[in-house]
Amino acid sequence: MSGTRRRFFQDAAVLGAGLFSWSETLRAAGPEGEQAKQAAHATQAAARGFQPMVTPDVSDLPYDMDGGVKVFKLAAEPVRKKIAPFKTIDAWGYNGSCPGPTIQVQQGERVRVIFENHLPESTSLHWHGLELPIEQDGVPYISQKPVAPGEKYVYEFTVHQEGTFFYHAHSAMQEMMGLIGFFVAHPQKEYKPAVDHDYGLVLQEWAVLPSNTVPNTAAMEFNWLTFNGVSAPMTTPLLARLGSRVRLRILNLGMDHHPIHLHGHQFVMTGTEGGRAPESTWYPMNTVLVGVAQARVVEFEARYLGAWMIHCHLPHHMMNSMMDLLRDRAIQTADQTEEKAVRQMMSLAKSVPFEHVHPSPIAPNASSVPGFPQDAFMEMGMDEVVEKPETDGLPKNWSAGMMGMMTMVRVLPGREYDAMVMKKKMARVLARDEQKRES
Ligand SMILES: [Cu+2]
Repeated sequence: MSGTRRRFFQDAAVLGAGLFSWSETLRAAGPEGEQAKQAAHATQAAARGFQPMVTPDVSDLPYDMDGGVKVFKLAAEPVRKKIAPFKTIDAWGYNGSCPGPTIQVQQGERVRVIFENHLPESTSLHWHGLELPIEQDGVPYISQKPVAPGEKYVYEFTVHQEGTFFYHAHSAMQEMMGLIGFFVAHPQKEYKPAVDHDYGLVLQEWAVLPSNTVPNTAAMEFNWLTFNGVSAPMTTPLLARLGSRVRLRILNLGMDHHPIHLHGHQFVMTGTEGGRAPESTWYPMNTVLVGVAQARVVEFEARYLGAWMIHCHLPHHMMNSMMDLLRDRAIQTADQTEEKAVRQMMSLAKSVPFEHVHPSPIAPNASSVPGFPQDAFMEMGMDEVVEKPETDGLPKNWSAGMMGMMTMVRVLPGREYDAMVMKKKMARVLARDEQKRES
């Protein structure tokens, strides 16, 4: 851990000890720009009677009011994105974010989106699942002229539905470059039963060839799988208070359908990309198949303490590809017992550019066993590299068990939950302070 990061966490610990009030620290730091808008957004949302969804690792799109119209600004642009501690790709997204920032509105609201195209080619914005006038549908040549590079286009419509929708470019390759984001329409009357936590996950997949940073959008096989733009263990754990009700909204815009599985709890599917489902259709399950272009909304009671995994259960989506780190040393054989292949896999693990550990033991005769290695060199502990307030207190080497399309819900006793939420807020303030000092 770098000195700065270590100091950061020490500071957080000191603050956590209650030497002075964090709310004072928050006030002293003063909300600014985007953050101020987001804070205002949350306050306005609360005043209007809906609890905003939280998209871990992705921020909300701030807005201004013009009379009764909620005005958002969205720009499609290239986004350099760190999707794992050892992998950065050149994706496309919106407002510097991939997936794009989350838009949250309430059923009945009038919405204006001032859209700018900063891409080197034409694009448009499609509002997936929304019932709106044809000229707002965002399909190039059919409902509008494509938005040329450098051009603006203004979308405006009234949202009469409730549910989990999304926006995306209506161009296949652009979708696979990452041009997608949440559009959540909260109901006018809160869903029953009400939830205490509302979380959103965007599922994406990427084919990044060795020595490359640009996703191969024509590929049919994918080696990088992300939740909200990051692969585990970089995904930020979801926090839930013991006994609370949790809503999880999952949306998929890739080439595969993902069976998303929750450990230790049963959930019910309470909605789809078409809105809320009647309670008579709910039945217990713990794996929900989220098909391409679908959204699935599930809810569960966080009944059991622990760090419970949420992950795609396709085996190849439960890992990160490190093959691109091999460069010209790529393994040439399917025989994993071949001495050269084993050596390459070991050197591959060593080539990861930060300190990590392979915590699980290997038998002395491992190399003589057909099939070895399978997961032996893939389980890399890198706890400190991905440390954040939400990972505090996880067992040593927890990160070695987290790869690909994985995150976790940490069900915590009330007091621990409150302490962690406080620590998160302080970490944000300290990070902002540090940024200010450095700039
Ligand atoms: Cu999957």
